[in-house]
Amino acid sequence: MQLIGFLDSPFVRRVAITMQCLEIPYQHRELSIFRDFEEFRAISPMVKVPTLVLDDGQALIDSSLIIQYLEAQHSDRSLMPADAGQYITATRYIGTALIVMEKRAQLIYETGQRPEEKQHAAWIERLNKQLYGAIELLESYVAPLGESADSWLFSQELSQADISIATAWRFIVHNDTSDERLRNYPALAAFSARAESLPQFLACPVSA
Ligand SMILES: N[C@@H](CCC(=O)N[C@@H](CS)C(=O)NCC(=O)O)C(=O)O
Repeated sequence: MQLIGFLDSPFVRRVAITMQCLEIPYQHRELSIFRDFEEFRAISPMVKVPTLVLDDGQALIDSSLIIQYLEAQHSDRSLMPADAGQYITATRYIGTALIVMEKRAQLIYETGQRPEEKQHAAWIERLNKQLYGAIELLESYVAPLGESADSWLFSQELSQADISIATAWRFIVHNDTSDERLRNYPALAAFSARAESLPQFLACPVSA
């Protein structure tokens, strides 16, 4: 299997880290959605990352669907909690992490792809409100862990919620290095530092 996309995409990275955690072998192919657009189009006309190309050539998209496929077909375990209540909580946490990724990516497109004179200030403001609303929620999810160095959100084992929150936060920090607002989230910073020191995260470094 070939996982396409740079690890600076949090969507790609959450899939890669999941594959590391589940010990599923894969080949990683760094194709850019912008610079390699035409080469990418030959593989999948949708040009979305992550794309997972199966050994028979079929291409899957969407990080959550890819993770669902991997757990169902390539692993005997899931990174979702077994307990029904915890499963719902994890789903809620992952949804919030995905919004953080999505809103930050939309801001990158709005300010990086669109010429300045065509940027829409009200839209940018809306995206920022949604982004920081979701970040506040992530902070509240991980804050109860405190300085605990031996537990993740649901157990001693890393869950998909842990992976998704940590990759979302790393994406924010990577793109907003000098943003003072990020100082307001100490629990996320501590949580991220712990996650990023794990071998599965170290094996998936964010591209420069
Ligand atoms: N819901 C998708 C979102 C993936 C996504 O938006 N990836 C971005 C890169 S971070 C992308 O492919 N952008 C190109 C485009 O939307 O045309 C997922 O979870 O995989």
